[in-house]
Amino acid sequence: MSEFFSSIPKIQYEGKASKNPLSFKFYNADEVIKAPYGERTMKEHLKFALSWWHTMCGEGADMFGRGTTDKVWAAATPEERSANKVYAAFEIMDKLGIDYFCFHDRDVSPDYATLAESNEKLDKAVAVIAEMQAKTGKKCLWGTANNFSHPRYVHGAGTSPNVDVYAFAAAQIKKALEVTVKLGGNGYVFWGGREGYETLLNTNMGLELDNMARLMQMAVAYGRSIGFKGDFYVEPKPKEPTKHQYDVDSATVIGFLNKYGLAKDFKLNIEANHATLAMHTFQHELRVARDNNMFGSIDANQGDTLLGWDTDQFPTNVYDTTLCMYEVLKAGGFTNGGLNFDSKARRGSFEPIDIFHSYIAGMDAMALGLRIAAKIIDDGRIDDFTATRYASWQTGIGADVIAGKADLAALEKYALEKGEVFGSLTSSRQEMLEDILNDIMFG
Ligand code: XLS
Ligand code: NI
Ligand code: NI
Repeated sequence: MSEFFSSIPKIQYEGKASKNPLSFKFYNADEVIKAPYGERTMKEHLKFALSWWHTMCGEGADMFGRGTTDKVWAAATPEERSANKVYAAFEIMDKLGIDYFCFHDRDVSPDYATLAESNEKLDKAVAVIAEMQAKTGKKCLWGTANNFSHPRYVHGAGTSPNVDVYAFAAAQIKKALEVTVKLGGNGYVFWGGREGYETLLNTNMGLELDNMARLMQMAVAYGRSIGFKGDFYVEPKPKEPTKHQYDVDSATVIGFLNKYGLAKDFKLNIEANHATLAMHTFQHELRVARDNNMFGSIDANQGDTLLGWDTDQFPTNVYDTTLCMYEVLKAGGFTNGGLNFDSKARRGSFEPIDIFHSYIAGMDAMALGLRIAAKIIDDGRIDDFTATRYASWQTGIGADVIAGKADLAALEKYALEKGEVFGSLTSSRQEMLEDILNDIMFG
């Protein structure tokens, strides 16, 4: 098999003094970083993954123009293209030192005339991946089914008004689960691409949500029956492609999972750009997941505050990557999950070398975020401030509320005796804390 990127060397850590754009300035795979849960190398903390759809398939098309980058991988037939994607993906992972990958069924092998033929061709492509995994030790972070691109899913898949479409989606999920297990995947994702609605005038929302839950319950039952031991994830997103997607944000999804008895098998896969589309910060979505013991995995990317859609840019905003990694460290780090770059180079960045520049930028920004997050925790000023802010809950009436020993009458008695309390409150010191953060980052 020939090399696809012969001019690209293995990317090395050269440190922040280096001016070589094809080197890591901050990501030093084997360097040990201390976290609240112990020491791990940067590679173990970050668990980077390549996204098959953006990197191996995405050609840079947008609403107004076709692709700008060649992702044919020098193939003459669709089958050859699927195989060449595997070789190219493993070359990229090897050169960047990335250990994991994520895929949709149709990224690995496209739709053919029938489901049976699609399955058969998918098996062939998966065999090539398995062979390359055996040679290299690269791992599958998670798999999923593309239940949104084909026209049959125009009205949804698991939430389709039509049971024939639902059955088709179920069949794809069954196969995608088998393939994920075959590749040793530690996760299986449900991202609700078209699971939502355009207008309630034609929508039975209650039935759609019940049916979606039924499909997830079937997926859990089948997955466990074929030996899938990893986590199922829901990836929240409020809109795009549908106007209203059911999996709006972390809090909404957690409510859904609890309602339908799915919480013990599912965690969340949080994507930065989806958080901002939901009018939350990335950190907020991670915090909600962590506080509910639902933190699972991350789709690392970033949006553009001036644009209202999922731009899926490689993450380079270090404030965001820092606060993201702070949440990851506080959540106890990744178990089955990792950092999947659900990110693509801009349409104008169409040369093959841009794949490497964009991954390097994303990996360095996440690595810098990890380094600073560990420093924030070590420094302690921010955590101590927050702990002190809540000190009144540790003794007296505060401790009684937490222990469930206080009722409204007891609180009323306390308030009557206490008199006006505003005078005893202290400032929230936001600006001081923001300055401390800058001091930790740049001081
Ligand atoms: C799209 C989603 C998608 C999922 C996987 O916005 O991010 O790429 O991650 O289906
Ligand atoms: Ni995603
Ligand atoms: Ni997305």
